[in-house]
Amino acid sequence: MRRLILCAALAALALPASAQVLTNMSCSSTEATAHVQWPSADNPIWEFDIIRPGQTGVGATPNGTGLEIRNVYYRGRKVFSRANTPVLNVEYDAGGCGCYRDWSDSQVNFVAGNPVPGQSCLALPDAGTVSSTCDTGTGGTPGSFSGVSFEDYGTELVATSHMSAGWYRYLMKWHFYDDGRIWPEYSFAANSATCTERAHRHHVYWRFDFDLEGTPTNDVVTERVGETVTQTFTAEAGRTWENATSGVYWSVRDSDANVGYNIVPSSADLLLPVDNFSKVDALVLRYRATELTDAGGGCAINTSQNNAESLTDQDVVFWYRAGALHTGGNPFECDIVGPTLNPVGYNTVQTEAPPMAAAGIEIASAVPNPFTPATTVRFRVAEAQTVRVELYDALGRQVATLFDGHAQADRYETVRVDGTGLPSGTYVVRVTGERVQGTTRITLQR
Ligand SMILES: [Cu+2]
Repeated sequence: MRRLILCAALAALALPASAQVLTNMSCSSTEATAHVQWPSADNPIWEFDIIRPGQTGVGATPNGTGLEIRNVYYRGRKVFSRANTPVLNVEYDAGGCGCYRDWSDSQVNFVAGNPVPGQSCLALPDAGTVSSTCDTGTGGTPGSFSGVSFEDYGTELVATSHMSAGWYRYLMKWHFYDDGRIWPEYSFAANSATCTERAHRHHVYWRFDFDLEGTPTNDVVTERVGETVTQTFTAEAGRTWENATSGVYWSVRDSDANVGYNIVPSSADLLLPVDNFSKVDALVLRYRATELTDAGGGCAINTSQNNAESLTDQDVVFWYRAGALHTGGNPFECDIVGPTLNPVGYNTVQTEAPPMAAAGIEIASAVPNPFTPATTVRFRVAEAQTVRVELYDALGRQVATLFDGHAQADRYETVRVDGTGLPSGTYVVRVTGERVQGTTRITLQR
């Protein structure tokens, strides 16, 4: 009942109507659930096919590949032929519940209004109204929609799906920004069970099959720190970001057109270093049509496809891992992970990441805002430093500490604001670093 009241309140905000265009819709096709053009069909900034999780557990990918996108174009220029999450697993502490290879083709309900008539797996809810297990913070599975929802924030299109595998609840989103950035977001949650109340680690592995510009065999992958190329991959390799302050990221570029993407870990991705189970943070592989997922055979990712094949004049595939530690104390904790993919060389709005303000800090507006009951604030600092993020009410009283730790240079930090138990009203999120500070306002609306 409470959930229904919240939805009604949000609907009353009269957010702008969704502008994205869906065609070729089919809730049974394994090739495309819909063709998406955003914000319009006339001059789309983003254009792609999307496949709902429930249709991805076929053929070479029997465990499914989550919310999959194919034939992705940014302003008419190809980025991916396919991007998805073929490997998903969980490992418990010794004496716990062992390990599991999870599946990614079992959709579970979430809250998303405005279903597309005649297409029960597609919805176009108002921006900010989607809600899932991750927003309840108490386990349970709210809502009655299952499939793919699209929220149009004006400068950002967000595609969302929610999945289950046994006790686990997995929230998967693709954020497409009008400046060419992509944020593949993933969250790990659960329902209550004996095992999930024991310490465990979740891992998701994205497979980015880049297909930049006209010739797919021109893609070059490099490892970088700042502006310095520290390695150019001429053969297949497994890599890690080394340590939380290393500054390592990767870049995939077309050598002729010199366009591409930097794949930059978020700070949340850096919290759980690689171990014997998770194996790699990144894998650079030669494209092979028979390798749409890993070699399988156990809970852990099987990296045997990394056998040092030459990448020279080959189509390359970039795998990226993010993980989260769940402690027994909070099995419902919904960590938000995922790298930022920054466009390079497209000469439209930007070349690298968006320009940093002279103050040395960028605080993105909260999404959603106003919010009920939770929202997300992202920030980025120009220089690495210790940062605290605190929440203040309208009277200037500190309500919560949202973040206290090391912020890396030029990497987005994701801070979740949970308004559960707080009164409606305006709050201030204050970011205070050793050398920078800034604020943003958010409004909790019940
Ligand atoms: Cu968990």
